[in-house]
Amino acid sequence: KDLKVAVVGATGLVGTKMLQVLAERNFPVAEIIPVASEKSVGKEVEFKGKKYKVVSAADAIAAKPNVAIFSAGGSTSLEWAPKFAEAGITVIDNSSAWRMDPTKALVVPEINADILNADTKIIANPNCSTIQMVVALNPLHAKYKIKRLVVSTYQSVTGTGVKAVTQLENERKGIQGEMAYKYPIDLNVIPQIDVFLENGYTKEEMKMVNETKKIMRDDSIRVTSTTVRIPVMGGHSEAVNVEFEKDFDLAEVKELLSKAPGVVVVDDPANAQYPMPKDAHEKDDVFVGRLRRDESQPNTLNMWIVSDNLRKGAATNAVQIAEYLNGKGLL
Ligand code: 2RA
Repeated sequence: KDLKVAVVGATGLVGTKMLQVLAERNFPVAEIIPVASEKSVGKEVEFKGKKYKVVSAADAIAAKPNVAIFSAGGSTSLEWAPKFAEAGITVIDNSSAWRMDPTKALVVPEINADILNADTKIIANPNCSTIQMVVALNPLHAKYKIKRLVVSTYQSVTGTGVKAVTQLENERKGIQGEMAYKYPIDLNVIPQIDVFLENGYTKEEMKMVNETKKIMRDDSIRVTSTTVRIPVMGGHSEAVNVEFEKDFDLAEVKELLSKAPGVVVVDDPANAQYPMPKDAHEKDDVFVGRLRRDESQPNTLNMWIVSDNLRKGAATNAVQIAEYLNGKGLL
């Protein structure tokens, strides 16, 4: 049956991408109910050639959508996700608000959609840098069991939002405009994403540590991460060093990855073939390359993982969760 879909945060970078992905994947939409902050109420968004007026969150609940996909920040999710859920509306939330709540599902469909059922009313979409990493690691974990992960990220400014994209574009034109970051981002890198915690890590780094264990349902996996903002648009890149419990065969690793859902292997160094944000941009896959044994210690592999953080990192993963729920007749 065609569904009423509320998109909360419909005018933001991810919200706009969600509308694009819902259309691209022909999700069975009867009606879009776009929700944005009070200042945006009355604006219009377009979906499949039809215009829809932005409404308030309260009006959206009254319209009784089957599902509400949120990308409106943590405080809006904390306030409104429970109200939508109480009204019987399934919420898929892209903020970090509910991810580590033990009573809430944190889902990457390729890995743990099986935890979803009719009672799951608030579903958290993991952080973009976590999603692309676990999609690539999942087939290898099943075979060789991950012991420890060391990850360094190279994250697109689109992860911050429109203001950061504008700052980069302005800097490249030599225009001094509004700053999304404390420092210039063009011709620079900033080794801070989100705020610092007591342990010297940032929230972004701890998201990768904690969310990975929850999604893969294995608290024994040890993770350490360094997350860095770079002046790039197309997607996030990650250098991952993974130590397994068991030894592996490199050809078998490539075979497992090539067959894994949502993964594309681009790995031909002799012909300078490897994943890059410019090639991942606007695609839903997770691209993996630079596969090579870490010769400094046994059972350890180096990987390079690239994906469009607005798509599989956010909008596409959320829509895939909605597709899974709909396929099970749960919406
Ligand atoms: C970032 N992953 O890139 C965070 C939130 N999208 O800023």
